[in-house]
Amino acid sequence: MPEPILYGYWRSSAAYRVRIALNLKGITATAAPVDLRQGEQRGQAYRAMAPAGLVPMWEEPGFRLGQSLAIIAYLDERYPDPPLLPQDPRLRAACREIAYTIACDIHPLGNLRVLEKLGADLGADGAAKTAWAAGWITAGFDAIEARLAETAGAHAIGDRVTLADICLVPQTYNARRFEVDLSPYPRIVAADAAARALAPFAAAAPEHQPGSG
Ligand SMILES: N[C@@H](CCC(=O)N[C@@H](CS)C(=O)NCC(=O)O)C(=O)O
Repeated sequence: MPEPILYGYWRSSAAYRVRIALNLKGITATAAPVDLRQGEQRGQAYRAMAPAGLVPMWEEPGFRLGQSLAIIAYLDERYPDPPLLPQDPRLRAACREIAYTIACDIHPLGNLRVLEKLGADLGADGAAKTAWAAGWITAGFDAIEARLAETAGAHAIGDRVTLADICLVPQTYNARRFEVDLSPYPRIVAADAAARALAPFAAAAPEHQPGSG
């Protein structure tokens, strides 16, 4: 059986989530870089496989799947050890709340195609785009910081890494890219640092991916 393929991009925070999940579970996949800066995601060849024109995309014999959270949920069901959600139903829900705040409320508004459209349609320059993305990150981080006051231990939810950390680390990476002042978010900063100190997170970091820089 050929190795599965993860189509991604070194700086894609959605692909970064999947890389972390793969590393936590010890699953090996071939990395297939899709150069977002060159618009490869919009080219015919990639769109024939991934009609959404976005990374990440997971491919294994007979099956392709987009959407990072769907890919991670699939991997968690196929390879349940270690589990990526807490056992307790309320903590599971809180974990998903953090993940969805990032994946549904923050990330799409700072995505490349949205920032490009702000420039093309509304004339936004680089500084305006950065301020736009930072504003939405701040709005989401306000909510997550409040949640972490209730749930955080060594990690975002208690003392084990979960889906919340898988989403939080790449989003905090993006927050730094968009020059967000993280001083109002000490719990997010602590959870990010604690997770990044672990080998599965460190190996998934953008700077360690092919084509980075
Ligand atoms: N909700 C999707 C988002 C995927 C997504 O937006 N990926 C970005 C990179 S982080 C992308 O491919 N952007 C290309 C573009 O905007 O043209 C997921 O979680 O997989």
